[in-house]
Amino acid sequence: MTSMRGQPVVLTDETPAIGTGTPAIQESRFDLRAYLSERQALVEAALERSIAVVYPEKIYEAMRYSLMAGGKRLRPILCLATCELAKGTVEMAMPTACALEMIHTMSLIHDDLPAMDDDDYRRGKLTNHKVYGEDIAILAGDGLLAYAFEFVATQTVNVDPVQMLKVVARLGRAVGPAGLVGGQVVDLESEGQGNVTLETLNFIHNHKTAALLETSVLSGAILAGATDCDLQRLSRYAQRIGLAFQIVDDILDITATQEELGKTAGKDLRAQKATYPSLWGMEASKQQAKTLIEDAKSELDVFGEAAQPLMSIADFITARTH
Ligand code: GRG
Repeated sequence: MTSMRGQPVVLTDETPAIGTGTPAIQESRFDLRAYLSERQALVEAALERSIAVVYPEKIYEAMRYSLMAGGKRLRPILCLATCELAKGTVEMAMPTACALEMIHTMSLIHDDLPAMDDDDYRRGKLTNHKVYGEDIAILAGDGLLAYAFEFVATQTVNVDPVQMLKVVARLGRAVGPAGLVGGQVVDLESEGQGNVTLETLNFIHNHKTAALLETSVLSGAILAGATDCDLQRLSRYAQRIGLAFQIVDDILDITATQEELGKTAGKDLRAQKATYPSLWGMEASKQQAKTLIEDAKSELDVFGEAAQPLMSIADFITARTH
C-alpha cells in the first residue's frame, strides 16, 4: 500500500498487527512497527503502574486482569501522537492515554456480559465475568470507569487546567448517552431486526466506536493547546478512521479466526446483527474503508512530516488482522 501523499510504502496485507511478533515492515522510511511497539511499551508500563492491588484485592485484581490483558492500545497511542503533533509531550498526555484505555477496557468488560454481547473470550483470554463472576465484572467495569476520571484529574502534569477540564468533559461525553452508552442501546435494540438502515448502523458505530476514537485523537491535541482549526481537522480525521475501524471490524468478524481475533468469530451473523458487509457486501465494504482512510489522511496534509505517525496509523486500520 502506498501512501497517497508520496510517502514511502507503509503497510501491506502482511503488516503485523500491533503486539504480534510478525515480520517487520519493509522499505518504510517511517517504521510504523517500531513506532507502535515503542509506544505500546510506554503505555503498558504506565498502565502497569496505574493500579495497585490493595484491599479489597479481588476488585483491583479483576480490574487489572482485563486492563493488562493486551490489546492494541490504539486509543492511548492516538492520544500520545496528537499531543506530540501539537508540540506537547508524552508526559503531558500519558494519564489521559491510560484513562482512555481504562474506559475502553471497561466497555469491553460490560459488552462481554451475558446481558449484552455475551462472550467467553476477549483479547485471547477468558472474559472478566468468566473468571470473576458477573457481579465482580460489573463492578470492575464501574471501578475502571470512575478511576479513569480520577486518574486524569490527579496525575496530569504540565498542562493548563482549563485544557485538562476540556478533556475531562470530552471523556464524559464520549462514554455517556451521547457516546458509547447511546450507541450500545441502539445496537441492542437493533439486534435481530431485519430492517436496520444505514442511518441506524452509522448511528450505532459513530457512538459505540468512533466517539472514543475521536476523543482519543482530540484529547492529546487539546492537552497541548492545539488551535480550534487544527482540532477540527483532527476531528474529521478521527471520524473517518473511526468508521473505517468499525467497517474493518465487521469484515474481520467474518474473515478472521477466533485465534486471530482473541474473541469468538462469526458472532454478528449468528446474532443476526446488521453490519456493513451485510448492507453493502464485502468488496464494497473494503472499498469504503479504504476511501475513508484516504479521506482521513488528506485532513493531515497541512501538518506535513509531523503527521506521519497518524498517517501510518490510519493505514494500519485497514491492514490490521485483529
Ligand atoms: C462506557 C459506561 C459505559 C458502558 C459501556 C458496553 C458498552 C457500554 C458499550 C460497548 C462499546 C464497545 C464494546 C464497542 C466496540 C468497540 C470496538 C470496535 C472494540 C474493539 O477495539 P480494539 O480492536 O480492541 O481496539 P483491543 O482489544 O485491541 O483494544
